[in-house]
Amino acid sequence: MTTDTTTPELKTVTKTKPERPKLHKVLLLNDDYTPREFVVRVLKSVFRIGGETAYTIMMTAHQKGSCVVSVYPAQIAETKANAANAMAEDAGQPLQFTTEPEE
Ligand code: TYC
Repeated sequence: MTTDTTTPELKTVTKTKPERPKLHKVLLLNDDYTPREFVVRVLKSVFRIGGETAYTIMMTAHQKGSCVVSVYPAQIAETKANAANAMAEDAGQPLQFTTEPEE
């Protein structure tokens, strides 16, 4: 019987995990003109937020200058912000939503 003295072959297995989708925040910006009720209506219809939460988000933006509405995969955040901005523009309101990458 012979003893195998060769080193067993070492294989490097590189597993690439799928990247997590990048998340973006949608921000609501305050302005001096858009009626509060209109802001709440946009939040409820575009972001599917309940009335009380929508009111709280609106008041936070009103008092602090801006408020994070929600966080979504980048593409969805973009689509939601565009839909909300379009609703404001159609109504002749200066209301604005922006997106930014989450830290
Ligand atoms: N500041 C507006 C007003 O006093 C209301 C408002 C709130 C507008 C939040 C935009 O993101 C906003 N009529």
